[in-house]
Amino acid sequence: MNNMFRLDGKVALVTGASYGIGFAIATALYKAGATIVFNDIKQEFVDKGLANYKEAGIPARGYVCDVTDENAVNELVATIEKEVGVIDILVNNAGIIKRIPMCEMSAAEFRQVIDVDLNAPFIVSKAVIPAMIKKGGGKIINICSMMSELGRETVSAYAAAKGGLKMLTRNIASEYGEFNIQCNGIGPGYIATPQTAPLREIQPDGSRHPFDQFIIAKTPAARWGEAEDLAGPAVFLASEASNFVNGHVLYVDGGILAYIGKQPK
Ligand code: NAP
Ligand code: GCO
Repeated sequence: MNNMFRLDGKVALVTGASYGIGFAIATALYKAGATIVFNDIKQEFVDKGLANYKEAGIPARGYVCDVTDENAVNELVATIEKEVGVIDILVNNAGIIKRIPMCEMSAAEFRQVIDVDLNAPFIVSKAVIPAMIKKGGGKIINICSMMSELGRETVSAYAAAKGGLKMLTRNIASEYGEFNIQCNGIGPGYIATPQTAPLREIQPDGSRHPFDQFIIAKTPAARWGEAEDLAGPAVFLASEASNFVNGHVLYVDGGILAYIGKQPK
């Protein structure tokens, strides 16, 4: 049973994984036996990521690549295949958010979020699938969101992207399942990373941010998630233990989607 969760001999590319959720997922995949490759936009961020991996005792390889740039992504994948090996596991993790009321958001800002959070997973998946088919199969894990299912004020672009990413996940599963490629999503709840730091800032009066208090009331687990909470789900979806799971989004949210929320006192 334990062996079905092992990833020995597998090459895993985790995009945008210098820190945050991507770093935690890459760490988990490494501990399960995978060889880790990651990218970031600038060399300085790749270097910071390499330092983080070195401190964790993980011999990861890092490359500079903007995942929205199709030519750069194709070069990245070709370089990885040459220097490391065919990519067996792809985690489309890189992402951004812009919290702007929709009617105040420019079309350019909307497009930028769609470009990173939806177009890029398409571009990177398209780049790795041919070699996966030749090798006899592979795993693609798209990092979705609560906003793949729910909306809220100020995150229209992000919700549209993450909703689309859920359907891209299902479509890749549908189109390439016959080649033994499983494409699934992980839908994290509210996780304590740099991306959500503004939502957890302590207020001038020393109180917790109103949104912080809101999420605690909306989460049965009554806490924010930690990036490490995603480790087990990621290893499961990257391993042969999930070979008949395809097109599924696994929500790792402490129960938010199941819960109406705690009654205010
Ligand atoms: P984060 O702390 O902001 O990290 C995002 C990572 O993506 C950074 O390393 C960033 O690199 C990289 N990135 C952004 N744009 C890129 C591009 N064009 N090319 C390459 N790399 C790029 O975010 P996080 O909280 O770890 O989130 C990671 C993923 O989980 C995202 O897809 C996010 O939408 C999703 N998610 C997060 C939460 C949460 O509560 N935190 C919940 C659900 C889903 P730089 O450092 O260079 O900017
Ligand atoms: C927000 C948050 C969320 C989380 C995550 C929830 O502003 O609502 O950033 O979008 O990042 O996506 O699953």
